Amino acid sequence: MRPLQQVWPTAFAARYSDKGYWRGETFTSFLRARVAAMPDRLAVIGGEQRWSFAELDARAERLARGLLALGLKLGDRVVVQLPNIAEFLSVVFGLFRARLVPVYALPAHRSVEIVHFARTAEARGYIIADRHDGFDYRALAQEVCGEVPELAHVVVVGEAGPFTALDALPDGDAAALPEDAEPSDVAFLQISGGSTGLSKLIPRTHDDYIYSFRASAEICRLTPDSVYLAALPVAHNFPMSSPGVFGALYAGSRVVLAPSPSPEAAFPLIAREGVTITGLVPPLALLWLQAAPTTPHDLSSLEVLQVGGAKFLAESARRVRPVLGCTLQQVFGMAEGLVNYTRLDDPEETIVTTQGRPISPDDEVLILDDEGRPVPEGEAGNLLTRGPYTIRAYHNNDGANARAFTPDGFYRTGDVVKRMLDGNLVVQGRAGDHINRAGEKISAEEIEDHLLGHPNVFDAAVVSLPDAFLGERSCAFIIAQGETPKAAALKAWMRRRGLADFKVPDQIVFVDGFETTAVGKVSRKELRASLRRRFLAQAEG
Ligand code: OOB
Repeated sequence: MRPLQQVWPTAFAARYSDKGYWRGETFTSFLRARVAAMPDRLAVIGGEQRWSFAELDARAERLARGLLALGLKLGDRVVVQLPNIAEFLSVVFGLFRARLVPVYALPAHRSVEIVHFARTAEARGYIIADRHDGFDYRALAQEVCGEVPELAHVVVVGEAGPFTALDALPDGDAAALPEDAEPSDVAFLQISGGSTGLSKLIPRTHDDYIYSFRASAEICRLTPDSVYLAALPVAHNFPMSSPGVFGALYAGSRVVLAPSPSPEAAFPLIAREGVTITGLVPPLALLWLQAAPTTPHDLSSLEVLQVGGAKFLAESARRVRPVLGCTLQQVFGMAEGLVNYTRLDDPEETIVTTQGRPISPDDEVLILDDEGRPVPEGEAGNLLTRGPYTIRAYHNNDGANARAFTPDGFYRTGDVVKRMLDGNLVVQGRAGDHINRAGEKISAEEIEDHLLGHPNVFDAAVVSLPDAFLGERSCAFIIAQGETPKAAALKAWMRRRGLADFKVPDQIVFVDGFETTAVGKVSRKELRASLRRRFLAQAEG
């Protein structure tokens, strides 16, 4: 098995510790500290479950023992694909306790993605819910296990079918539990937004990740009286750690898990549980703004609405305070590390028009032109970053590491930003070819590869088009061969291949050919850009 690591050069690591960013805590040690301080305080609410800190901890410990008794071994990686249910938290804290390593998958992922994560991480376990949102994850697990036989243990929250039920794990021995991890150990693998090709795996350490959510909780002023609603899928970095469920538990706040981020599901929870803060992607924020004026539910407990994952336009941002009566916080972050926030006491104009500034005084931010020179202050350029919670390498991917990191350890984010005089960043767009569909990142290349697998597709180019609701939608330009397939049939074929639904192109346009330049050759990047230009010009004309 490839070892898991995330290493900062010694001088950097020493500085991050000396400055008190890295404090030697682990997931297990911080949860134990909360249990010691406030055992009976309500910590997690999800569905019918209401757990105190002590109960969350007891459940985590029982799961840790059970998972080891099942046959998982220290250091094994376990793909976790759970919806927003209380068990998400008992499972991940249980994995940390057993020194097993979660690999976070989203509920929307299907066999193509899960097989890729399981193989790249060399996973031996897979934890799912029985069903969610009309989808049976046990059928998915059967398919995935057929392709990845190393995935020896499938554990199911609910009805297990042919697998092991979480509630029926063997009664393991407490003495079998290992010593706690080192704070510099990799705690889990997070999934990249995937700018080119398939998603990459992001190893995050206890030290670096805990710093990011502890500092985020401070920026968001969480206290034991705060109530955080996880509305977005909790395995995503934003609701997980910005400040997310972990930041909330760290601060002794209460976490409420919403089964869906829709106003219908979330508004009654806000009213019932007195939610004070939550985070959304822009299209959902628009839905909430639309639904709030006529809702019968009392939303007055909401103090902060965070919006991030994709650009929130100023005209929409401006409506948050008047309509919802709370403070907007823009969040511009990435699973690789760097997270920027507007601060709660920033002037309204800053909150509305910028995507905020970094968490840490030691987040180094460079804004460079395409030749790698710093752009003049206030002008747009490529964002590179390095800091106490930004990774230096992906797991098991030398090619991506060579492309994504500079020799001196800066991560090339692929985002084009400008920095205002007060230090706040404004996101202008992306340098790379990915589609940010309502916060879900789609690699054009990955989708083109799939399309080329269809017998009637000769060539394909996938681009983003502006979309009033999603921000961006995906459009595939296709040159057919033989019989031109129907767009709907092609989409159904992609779903059957086991691709997450959000990756299936929103629009398919058949074309006779792709233009080539005088040299006869055109880069994929230029091709996508010219197809997008021509299409938009036609649509306007
Ligand atoms: C978050 O993380 P990822 O890894 O799914 O995606 C990161 C990318 C960024 O590089 C940027 O292109 C885009 O998503 N993005 C934004 C944005 N927030 C993220 N683009 C414009 N405006 C924003 N506010 O999406 C993520 C991770 C932690 C916290 C928040 C978001």
